[in-house]
Amino acid sequence: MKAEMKNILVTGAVGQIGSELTMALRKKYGADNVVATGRKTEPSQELLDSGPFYFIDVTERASLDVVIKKHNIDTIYHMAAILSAVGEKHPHLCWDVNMNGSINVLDAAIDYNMTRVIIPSSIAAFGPDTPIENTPNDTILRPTTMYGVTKVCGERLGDYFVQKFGIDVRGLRYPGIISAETLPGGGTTDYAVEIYYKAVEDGKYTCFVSEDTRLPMMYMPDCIDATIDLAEADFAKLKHHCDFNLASMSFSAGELAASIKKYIPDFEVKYDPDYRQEIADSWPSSIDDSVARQEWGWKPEWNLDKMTKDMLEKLRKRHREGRLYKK
Ligand code: AKB
Repeated sequence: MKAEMKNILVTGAVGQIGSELTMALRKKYGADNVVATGRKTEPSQELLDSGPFYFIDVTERASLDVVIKKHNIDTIYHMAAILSAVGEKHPHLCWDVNMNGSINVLDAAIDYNMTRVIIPSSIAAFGPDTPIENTPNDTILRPTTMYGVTKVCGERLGDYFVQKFGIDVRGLRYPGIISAETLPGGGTTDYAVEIYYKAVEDGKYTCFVSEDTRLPMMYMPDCIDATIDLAEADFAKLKHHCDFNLASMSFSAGELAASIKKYIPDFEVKYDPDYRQEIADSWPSSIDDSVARQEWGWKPEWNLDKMTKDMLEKLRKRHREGRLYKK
């Protein structure tokens, strides 16, 4: 196993987390050393102009291999995934992309003697039988969504590759991620991003979960820091590998709306729960991330009001410039 991360591949680089992660990695490791890949969605001009980009399909091993060989890849951040809401509409697609994509990446890590693989998990790995408050790291994993099933399998698969083949695989359970840059797609926590855009655009929003739905959330700068910090942590200090709880803040949809109202007093919110309510209800309200804090020094920086201020500043500026929704 090599020790250095020199040539990095990001799958799902056009997605919500992947797009900002790619830019952060390019800043840190050099633009040409971070190869961005996506499946179908057109990448932003920023992503295209700042370094290499390829369209690949992670479910087809050959398309992955072309880019790995060409750029002598030694590290993969495997961000490509079908999220919870789309996963419930298309469970076979969710299984195919999330599981076959992950095993292709892990097999490639063996074949090309890679340094490291990062495969994120999610709070979706938990289910209704899991303790709902301050959910421990090592607890009951019985998800009721296909996305959650693939996330538990992904965690176990990653740990299996660590134990069986000595591959360095790491992963963390993301809460809902909020950012002002790339919109999320197909998740249950997407309301926590949409609400900011609609507050700025229309001054009103109809939320697809109930007012008292409380979920763990995180602002993107913390998410990027956590992902890179875990990737750079000393392997010898890790007792866990692919299943780190990660927390920053937890709030209900009503508390989120109240935070926005501090800046937009006449903001109106209605609640009209749809099929995503059941998914949200199966997930924890808050997370105990003490294992991540102990094993690799995780410490979040952002809270709800600080995030709201930053989100609204960014989105209002873009709205004034006529480009609230980035291309
Ligand atoms: C989703 O809502 O599906 C994701 C997640 C919590 O993993 N944002």
